Amino acid sequence: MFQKLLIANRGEIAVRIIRACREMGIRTVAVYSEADREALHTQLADEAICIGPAPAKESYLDMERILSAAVVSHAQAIHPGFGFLSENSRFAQACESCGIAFVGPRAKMIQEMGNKAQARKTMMKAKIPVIPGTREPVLTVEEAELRAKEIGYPVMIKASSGGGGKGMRIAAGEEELRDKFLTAQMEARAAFGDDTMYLEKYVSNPRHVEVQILADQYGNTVYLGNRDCSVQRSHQKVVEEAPCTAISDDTARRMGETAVRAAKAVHYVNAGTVEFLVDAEENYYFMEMNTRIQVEHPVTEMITGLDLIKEQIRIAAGEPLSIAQEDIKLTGHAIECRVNAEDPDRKFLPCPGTISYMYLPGGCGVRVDSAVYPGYTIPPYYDSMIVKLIAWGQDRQEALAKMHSALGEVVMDGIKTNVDFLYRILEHPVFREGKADTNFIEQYVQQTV
Ligand code: MV4
Repeated sequence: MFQKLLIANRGEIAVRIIRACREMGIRTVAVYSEADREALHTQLADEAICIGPAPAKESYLDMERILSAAVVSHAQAIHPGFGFLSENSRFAQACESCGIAFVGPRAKMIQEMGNKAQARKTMMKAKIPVIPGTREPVLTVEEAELRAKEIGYPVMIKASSGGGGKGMRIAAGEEELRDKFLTAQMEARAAFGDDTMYLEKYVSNPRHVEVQILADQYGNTVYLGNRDCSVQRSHQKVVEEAPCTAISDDTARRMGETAVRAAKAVHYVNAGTVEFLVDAEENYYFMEMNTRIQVEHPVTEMITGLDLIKEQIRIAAGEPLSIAQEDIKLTGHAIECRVNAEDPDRKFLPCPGTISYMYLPGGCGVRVDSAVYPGYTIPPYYDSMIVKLIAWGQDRQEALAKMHSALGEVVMDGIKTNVDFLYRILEHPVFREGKADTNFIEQYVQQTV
């Protein structure tokens, strides 16, 4: 096992990784920017190295500075967390070249799954169900028109290098295709420097259900149930839960087995997430594979009793999985709410500032993953998520009750947060009945300012 690990991240996930390492007896090295001198991860790690100015490009995204920090501190492994360099194949490759273990899959895997059109083609070859659409990339508007006619309208136009909804458009009919295709393609070129597109049949009011998998270097692959992440706004997840209660046990089992088949088809190693789009008839289709640990991993930890960060580190150190599929028992229900420093009344604009006073909930079945404390100043340079509240109950109703109670205890003075917005989601009858799909927030909760 590693003696020392560097965390190439900040915020609550950096703290989460430091805690897992401490329990495993692994010494930790934090890296921090000039804006993060007072950050919790900087203070909690065994060592901390300043890697540059506040802008992420000059610190948390600077591969050379991070690798230098790993070399001078003799770290044997780097955990990238999520965001930043976590899905950068060049960074994973650079770690491999320096003889430092990257806690994640191989660089080639990150690259393959990062290209959505290629991932789709790979999964089609492996007979994984994908959304009906093109097999080959679409490069011109003429070709798009031809393919869209074959697929049948409405169609979804997507960018190969996309994700998070960028370079994505719906074309309701033939008359819209040209404009939508060209603007989506332009957006993709500007955002990713890659304007390769693909088309899919549009699935209306789907759910976003994802399957957590773990795979070791010896071909053992398991799935850890699923998460329903349908409650999103502007392609940002807001509330996540495990398991999805809108699908039957049979569908959940088949989806889990499909995810394992998908991971095995590409010889996937480490923790990963297979994202599915699920329609009203419980048909599920492969959408993307995420090659990182995800923000919402705690809900899976709550229903499985496993520590996903520890599993990731063990896998990266070459250890076999500690569990087989038959050992995995899903118990109860978990919900996560993302508390952001933002103003829901001003289009959810980030609201950094100083927390003059704060109180966070606790109690039976309530977990808080955060990196903030009273007197802490949230810097304006990074993501606005400051706290993750996670509640576990014997069933969904109990988890909901615990989350509702926990939200009521939150005090966050000095800054604006989305806590009241989270309340509105939790109290909405459509959400309470478990009927929220990906259009839920826009349709029922979002304020129009
Ligand atoms: C879709 C879709 C409907 N039909 N594809 C959004 C982000 C990207 N990962 C894929 N997305 C979607 N792809 C087809 N063929 C609807 C969405 C979508 C969505 C998906 C998951 C969660 C929230 C969403 C919100 C809007 C649209």
